Amino acid sequence: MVAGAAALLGRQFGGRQALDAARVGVALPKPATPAKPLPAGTDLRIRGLSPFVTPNSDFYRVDTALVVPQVDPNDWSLRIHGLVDRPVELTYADLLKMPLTEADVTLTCVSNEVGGPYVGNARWLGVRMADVLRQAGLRSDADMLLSTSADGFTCGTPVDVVMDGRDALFAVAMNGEVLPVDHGFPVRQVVPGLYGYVSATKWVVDIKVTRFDADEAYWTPRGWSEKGPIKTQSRIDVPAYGDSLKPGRTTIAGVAWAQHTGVDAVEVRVDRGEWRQAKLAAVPGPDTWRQWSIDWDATAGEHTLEVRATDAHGRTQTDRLAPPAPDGATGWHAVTVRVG
Ligand SMILES: Nc1nc2c(c(=O)[nH]1)N[C@H]1C(S)=C(S)[C@@H](COP(=O)(O)O)O[C@H]1N2
Ligand SMILES: [Mo]
Repeated sequence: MVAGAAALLGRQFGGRQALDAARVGVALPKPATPAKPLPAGTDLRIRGLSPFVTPNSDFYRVDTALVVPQVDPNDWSLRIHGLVDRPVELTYADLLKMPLTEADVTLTCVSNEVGGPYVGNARWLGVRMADVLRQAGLRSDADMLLSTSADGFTCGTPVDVVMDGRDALFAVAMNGEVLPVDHGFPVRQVVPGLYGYVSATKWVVDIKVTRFDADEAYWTPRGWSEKGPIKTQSRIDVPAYGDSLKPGRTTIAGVAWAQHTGVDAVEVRVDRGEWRQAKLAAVPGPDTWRQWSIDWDATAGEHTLEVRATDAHGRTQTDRLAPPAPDGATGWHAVTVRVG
């Protein structure tokens, strides 16, 4: 870790101010494929409910490095090599000249506990990873993209997922802003449907096209599964655990996610009673979380509220509580409140 930090300081260029200036100087091109405007009603605008779009300043962060790498976009390049016909190296200017796609994608961390905060939704702008990989020409025996960050973090992403047509991006912007330094400036990966540790490399500089039976990424020997499809989850945002409420009509609301599959139903029950269907907010597609809400006539006493979601394949979240390791937490989110 000490050696790593020293190496990292060695690559800091001109300090944070120079970096901020370089970031501000970036002119973002218009997307060739803009996101459709959000449908009406994606945001139920309920107090205490996570907004549909997570502001960059509130977006969760997960970093293995103690120091955020400061990467000069003018020095940055992305090398793609390994099981390819033509290794390629792209500069930041090269990347910005390629057609850009805009996509609304919810990012989730595998280490999120049921009900936890490590999930956020943003509008990303970037180059389709598939476009870049096709330039390099993937060999048919390749099944893993081993990406490396400027800070040494590595990540192994299934090739078939990145190439199947979903909005897997080398992202350069987040919510209309040049990618924030903390979220991977100048370039990070975003892959709908996969947990961050197997897909979302920040400050990405190198991709070795390889095989799962030949290479291993950072988290795999640390007890996390090799491939990380996201498990369907739902969360109660309001009321919060331990809240005191007045008796009478109140709103229970939260978010649910099943990226790249979509959320078809959310149900809520009180004190292990009947499950009731929550009202679902609109979504632009299957790659984002979905807000939900339901009314409740709260009676005096202590109550337990539980939520579960069903994905677009008809699979309902299991009640089996499992911790995040090795492949993501499962279970219904429960919140206890006092009324009276
Ligand atoms: N370079 C680098 N990229 C990384 C990580 C990291 O520690 N270092 N963490 C990963 C994990 S575990 C997650 S969940 C996401 C989090 O992205 P965020 O910090 O922008 O929310 O980034 C991924 N990319
Ligand atoms: Mo993560």
